Amino acid sequence: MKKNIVTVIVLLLCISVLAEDGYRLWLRYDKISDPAVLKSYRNHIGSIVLPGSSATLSIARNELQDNLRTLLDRNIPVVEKIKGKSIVAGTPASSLFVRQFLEERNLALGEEGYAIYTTTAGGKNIIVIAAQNDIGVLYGVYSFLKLLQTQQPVQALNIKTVPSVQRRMLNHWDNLNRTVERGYAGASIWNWHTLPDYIDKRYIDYARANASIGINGTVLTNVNANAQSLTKEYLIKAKALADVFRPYGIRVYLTARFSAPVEIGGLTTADPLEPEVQNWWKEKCKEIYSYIPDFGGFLVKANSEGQPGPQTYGRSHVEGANMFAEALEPYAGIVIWRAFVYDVRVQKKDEHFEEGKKEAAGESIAAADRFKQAYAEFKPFDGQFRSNVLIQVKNGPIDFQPREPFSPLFGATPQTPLTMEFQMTLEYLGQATHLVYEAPLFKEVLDADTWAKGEGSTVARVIDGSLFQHKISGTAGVANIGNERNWTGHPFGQANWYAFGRLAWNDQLTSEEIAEEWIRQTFSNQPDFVDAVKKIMMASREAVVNYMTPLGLHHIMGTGHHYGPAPWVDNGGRADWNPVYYHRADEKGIGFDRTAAGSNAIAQYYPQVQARWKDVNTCEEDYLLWFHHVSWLHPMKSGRTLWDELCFRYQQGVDTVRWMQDTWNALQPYLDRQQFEQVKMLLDIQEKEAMWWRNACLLYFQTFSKRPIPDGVEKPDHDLEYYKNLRFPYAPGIGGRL
Ligand code: GCW
Repeated sequence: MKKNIVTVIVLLLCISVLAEDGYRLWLRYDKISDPAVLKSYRNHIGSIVLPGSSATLSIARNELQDNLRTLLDRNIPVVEKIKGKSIVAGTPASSLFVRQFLEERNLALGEEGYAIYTTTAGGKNIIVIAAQNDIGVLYGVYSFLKLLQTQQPVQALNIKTVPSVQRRMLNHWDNLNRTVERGYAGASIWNWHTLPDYIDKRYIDYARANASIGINGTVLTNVNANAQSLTKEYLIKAKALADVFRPYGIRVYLTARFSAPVEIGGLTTADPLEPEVQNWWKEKCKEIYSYIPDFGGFLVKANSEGQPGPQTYGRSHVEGANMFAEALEPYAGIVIWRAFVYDVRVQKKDEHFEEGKKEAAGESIAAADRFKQAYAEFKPFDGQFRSNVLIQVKNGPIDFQPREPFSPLFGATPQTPLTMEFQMTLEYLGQATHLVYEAPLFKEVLDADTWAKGEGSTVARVIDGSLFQHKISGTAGVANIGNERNWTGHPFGQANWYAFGRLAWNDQLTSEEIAEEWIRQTFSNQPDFVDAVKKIMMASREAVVNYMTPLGLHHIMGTGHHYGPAPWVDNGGRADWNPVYYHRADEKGIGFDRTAAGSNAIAQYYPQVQARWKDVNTCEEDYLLWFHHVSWLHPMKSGRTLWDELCFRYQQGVDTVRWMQDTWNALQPYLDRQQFEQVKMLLDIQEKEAMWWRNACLLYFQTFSKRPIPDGVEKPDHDLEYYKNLRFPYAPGIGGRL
């Protein structure tokens, strides 16, 4: 009887380990499947020497030992004395050997970098993981484990790496009631109700996952902020999370609601020039730092989409941001002020501005084109922000579309450090049901040349601070994480979290390299499998561009929830909430003229960038309708007319998804059933929705082009009215906006 129970328990344990439900992310550490590789690792790794009692070093030691045990299927002892085949890990302070190793080589590892080398000690071969600080050791340990997971040779290692960007942050758009704005992976992972006393294991696993890719900051709360998160009750909850994250090198940040002094402080104003307001924030910072001594700072969305801000009180972004900066400065905290602002010009609140500041704020010209607003409002303030202010800029000028030109603000503010804001939660790219690997999108932006200081002035160099020699740098990704078992809803959503972190650490990596690392760790090292999945991932971003917004179309998604196509919508509360505002289709053609003859937004770029896009005949076709209103009969590079090309691109998007389906279906033998089925079902949804996009958009645009859908493009199976009448009142991700 007893024996039977034991057998059942063992079986259950096996099943729970075997079923790949995605919870383990890329940190699986299963036994190395290739016997030759396993043997070689066992020959090179005999013991662990990782002295030190700090929380971070203890985690590093446990991670190394626990995961080597499963990877190598044998116990690797932690010992004190270095022997042949030891892995020696530490800092100059924790290990004499590491100190000598670093002194001899003079490696510049900075605060967080690390080195992994094979070397000898007293004639014995050893592997050393060295860093200046404990966190670098932990990063090095994860990196070393990754080498094994991805079955790389470890006989001759000489890796040295330092992060590209200092503040590598996730931005959670999570509300205190656990809804997540634009969240498609369940409820918020922060259970505010049971904090601070209950520490969900997920918080620790979250910290591990982030540390394994070098993410070192997290903004816990939504930029559409709730002042409650700054009350004592909630600060104590945030402190509990900060305590969990600290040993993993992750700092906590919070969003600050501009009107908090009124809402929770009992003041009658939040005017940033009022001494009592300034004092309130100073006291608030003092309180926060008493709970969280390494608090990162505030992220602020001000005067955008109904959020209060300095302009509410007739003050400028500079006056608002600098007030926070002053309050945070004594504690070395920073203010991250978002440039995603587009209210004030449109609502013509500029009467609040003093004379002389009007122009600085962008004047009403920006009302003609939302594209221009962030630049128009922020460029004139360059040089006026305090030194602990970062301006956070979305990658494109509008809003996380499948493809946008890079924001013209990058390169435009030599005296102001800018943070990148990418969005991993795929609000406009199929949310959590479409497989879209975003690294190619991230890279396209990072590699774009702004020409701010001549050729080679890439966006990456603006962000990492090297172009203008800034002292602080940062990058942020809007998190796609929720409490779903697999964290991100779509299993491939994990790849976007992973890619964001990897690129924040090293912006020189290619999308392919990152995909390959992720696939090998998440699924399998089988070369055919790795190759096929990599092809799917690499094709996926262009696919979504084609079946949603080809040739530079943008923002034609359903209003509010942004789910599905709705290019016909023209009744949104404001002009720039309407798809018709963005595509401007009429009898003559389609697209937004942003040249000198139109809104002239293109003038916000340096001349060499303008040259890429300003002429309708030479403009890169990927960006054509971003910058030009183009005749339906315009000849395209393919020799087709614009109308025919549009039809073909939509079809191509659908075809690519079908190819992704076929490729995935052939991979069944490599996958466990659950993993295989999950992605298969999601790809089926993606195909259905790609057809929906194609059909709805072509039928609608056809009412203007008045031309037939060409041969080779499938004909829609419903009429336009059918698509127009579809309603999705409970589409996910808008909870926080209700
Ligand atoms: O993309 C839009 C989203 C809003 C979001 C806003 C922003 C947090 O639709 O939900 O609000 O951007 O970035 O502030």
